[in-house]
Order: sequence, then structure tokens, then C-alpha cells
Amino acid sequence: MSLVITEIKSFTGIITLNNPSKLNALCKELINDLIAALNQMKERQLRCVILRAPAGSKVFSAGHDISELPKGSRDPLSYEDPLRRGIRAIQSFPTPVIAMVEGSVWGGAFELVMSCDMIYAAEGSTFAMTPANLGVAYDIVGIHNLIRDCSLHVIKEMVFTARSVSAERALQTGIVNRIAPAAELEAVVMEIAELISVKAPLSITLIKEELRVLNEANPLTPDEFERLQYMRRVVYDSDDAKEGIAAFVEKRKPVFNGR
Ligand code: LCV
Repeated sequence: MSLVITEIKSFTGIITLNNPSKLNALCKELINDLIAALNQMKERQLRCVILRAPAGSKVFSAGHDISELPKGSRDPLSYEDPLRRGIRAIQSFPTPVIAMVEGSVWGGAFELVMSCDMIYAAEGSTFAMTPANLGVAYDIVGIHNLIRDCSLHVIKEMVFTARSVSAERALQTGIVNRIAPAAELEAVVMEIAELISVKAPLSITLIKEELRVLNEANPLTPDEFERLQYMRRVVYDSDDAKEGIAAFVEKRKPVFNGR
């Protein structure tokens, strides 16, 4: 059974994350189903895709499936890992992908919604960026996906404290386009999707790709890249990386010693 539900309404595709027992944690299987759904919708030449959780969800997605994180000594977010593949599938989708958020968004799921073209959130939803909770060596591409769309100070506060921000705060800081009461959110997003679906799709596809390429343009020298990769290796080889995951599994607070 697929871990996503797909639906098509006219020119709009709707992908609903559907793994409630694991709070829509982004396990490999769910990401593969998400990518398969996007590929089907690309073949149907749909003009807009909405990514959502079931109505009434308290948790939109609990983020990367922690049980699938390597237990140290391996890059947890390398190029072909599921989260990286899922995010590239959204960013390279030829027409707009809209995140319709209800509930709490955690870690890699925050990067996933940030990789969408627009974000519309229900009042009461929250967003958290959690590598510092787990001792995770988040990767350069993932961090780059966060810093382009809202103030660096806000992203630093989110990462350094791992504390959730409210939908209202996310609206003020440009993380989300708009918030609405949960009961009205679907109508708000469907209206946007319908507006998009009658516009010129070729222009939209071109400008979405121009914006992606320009937004990702960042002069990073090979030496700088290698230096950051070395710093990441120190983190993912660390005792703290193991402690973060162990603490989550053992349902206790982690004790990080900085080595
Ligand atoms: C696997 C889970 C998860 C989960 N994976 O329900 O950004 S990074 O670097 O951190 C990146 C690597 C990343 O995305 O890491 C994951 C970040 N996610 C989080 O930190 C959220 C972790 N989850 C929670 O804080 C709670 O589960 C929330 C607040 C989401 C919901 O709390 P609630 O009390 O409603 P439980 O905690 O009881 O979770 C229900 C079941 O889902 C599992 C969790 O282990 C529990 O399983 P058991 O019933 O078998 O004990 N679960 C939750 N999140 N990300 N499994």
C-alpha cells in the first residue's frame, strides 16, 4: 500500500502523506512513493501539485525517519539519500508544487516544505529545524535550501534552539505565503491552484526553472566545499551523533559532550 494518496482535480494533482502510524516520518518508502506520484503527475502534465497531510493532522510530518539515520560514521544526508532525492524531485517538478501545511513540521520535513514553491499553513501549525536535537551533520545543500527564503537570523534561531516557530511567526518572516483557519485552508490553496492552472504552463515552467537556477547560484570554491565536508565528517563521526539518536530511541534527553 502506498504511503501517499494521490488525487487529480482538473489540472491539479494532490499528494497526501499517508503514514499516520509513523507521523508521516520521511522514510525511504514514503519518499519513493512521493517521487512516483510526482512522476505520474508530470506525465499527466498537471499544472500544479499540492502536497498535504490528511485534514486534521496534528503532525504534518515528523521529519526524517530517525530509525533510518546511520548510527554514526556515515554521511546521513548524501546526494542519493531519500530526503535529498525527494527534495530534488519537488524542486525540478516542471510546474508549481504548493505545500499545504496543517500540524507540526519537523527537521527534514521543514526543508521539504521549504523546497516547495509556495507554503500555505493552517493557523496553529508549527515549523521546527532539529539537527541540533539529534547531533546531525546537516548537509550544505539542505542548509542552502533554508537560507534563501527567509531571514538568516530566523533560520539561525530555529537551528540553534531547535524550537518550533508558529505559523504567525512563519508568515511574518516570509517562510509561509499565507495562513488561514484550518477549515478554510483547502479552499484557499485550491483557489491558488486553479489560478495557476489557467495560466501559460510553458512560461511558468521556464520561470520556475530560472528562479531555481538563479536562487541556487552560489560561488562556493571547491576548497571551501571540501572544508565544509570535512567539518561534517567530524560531526557524523562524533559520539554526539550516536548519542542524539540513542536518546530519541530510549525516550530520554540527550547529553551532548561536543565530541
Ligand atoms: C521515526 C518517529 C519520528 C521520526 N522518525 O508522538 O533535521 S534533522 O537533522 O533533525 C533530520 C535528520 C530530521 O528530520 O530528523 C527528524 C526530526 N524530527 C523530530 O525531531 C521529531 C521527532 N518526533 C517528535 O518529537 C514527536 O514524535 C512528535 C512531537 C512529532 C509527536 O509527539 P507524540 O507524542 O504525538 P510520539 O513521540 O509518541 O511518536 C509516535 C511514534 O512515532 C515515532 C515515535 O518514536 C513513536 O514511536 P513508538 O510509538 O514506536 O514509540 N516517531 C516520531 N517521530 N522522526 N519515528
